[in-house]
Amino acid sequence: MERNIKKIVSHFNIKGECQEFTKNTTGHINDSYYINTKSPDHPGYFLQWINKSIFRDVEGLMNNICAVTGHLASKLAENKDLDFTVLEVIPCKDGKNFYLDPDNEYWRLYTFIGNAHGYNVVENTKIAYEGGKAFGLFMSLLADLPAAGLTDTIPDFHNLEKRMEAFNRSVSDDKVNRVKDVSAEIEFVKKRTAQMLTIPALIKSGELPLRITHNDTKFNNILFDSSDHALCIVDLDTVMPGSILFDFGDSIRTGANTANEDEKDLSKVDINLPIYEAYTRGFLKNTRSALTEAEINNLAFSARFMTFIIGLRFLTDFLDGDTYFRTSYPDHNLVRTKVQFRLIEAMEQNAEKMNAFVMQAIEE
Ligand code: GN1
Ligand code: MG
Repeated sequence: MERNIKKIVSHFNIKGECQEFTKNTTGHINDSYYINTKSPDHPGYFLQWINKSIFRDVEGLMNNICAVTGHLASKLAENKDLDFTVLEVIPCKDGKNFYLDPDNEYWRLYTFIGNAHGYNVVENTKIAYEGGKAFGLFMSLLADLPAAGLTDTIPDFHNLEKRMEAFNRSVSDDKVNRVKDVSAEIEFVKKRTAQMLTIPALIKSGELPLRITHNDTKFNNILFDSSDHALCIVDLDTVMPGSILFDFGDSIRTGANTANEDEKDLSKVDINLPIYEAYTRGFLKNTRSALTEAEINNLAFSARFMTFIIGLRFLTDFLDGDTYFRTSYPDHNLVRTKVQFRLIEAMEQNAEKMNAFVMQAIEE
């Protein structure tokens, strides 16, 4: 699709105008652009096209983001020593918090956070600890934001029962004749389904409480400054009520994997225990006092649970013919699935150690 980025940016209430832009290619869902105004006293902006086939209620989504960023900004203003920052939504000239273009496509703009970087693979335990602290802080600062005001931007996002139903449908439909290529992966799923369904059962019974969670806590959604201090949490599309297990688990899936999410050489995939331990200590620093027994007891397991649910989604999308996640080559979703499932095996082998680290960090 041909897009006139400069024109789109001109609808927002910015300082200066877009002189130059570059595309960022990391996300699997939305499209993102760095906007350079070439103004010496401004770091520029970050423009995003919002994928409305996935986010069905963009207005609700943007209202969520404004509620969350507004709440965080006032908390951070009261607690300057936290040394943390929050995304700033730039409204349109008509006052709306998004721009709807003549093709009915939705756009939003943030202030660009300059001199910051993220990690796909975490390099050392200091970074892991900082990252854990940041996501824990994010959740604890949102604890008093009324959940009733937030919409579910993707209903049943981490509902494994629903994800299993979709997966089973995709297997029986076999739309693009790929079931024959994934018998080992289907077997892998079958073997673990009952154990994984213990989490939705605990959510249903109320033993695992709902809190306001981020729900897409990929480690690269944490921005760090040049001295590797965690600065800001980004990618707020799925901030809504969820279990803390979703947030902890997805960071471990991404941050404590020794390889990338789509590594083709599976021998490189493993759980990095020192990184896991450091992240756990950081995360629990700001959250341990709020956790229930069921949350503590399932925290280590949540890493397997989230890796399972996202592996299952990659596999489902592969069977559907790659309609959800952006892919770069034909079996990209299958490669991603295999990495997730290999990582689960590595975590199964280290389950006791992973649990023991949680218990130690709780006592700290
Ligand atoms: C998607 O687009 P991105 O990278 O922020 C997905 C997450 C998955 C992730 C897997 C809304 O996130 O749930 O964990 O890909 N986001 C949505 O890499 O489905
Ligand atoms: Mg995301």
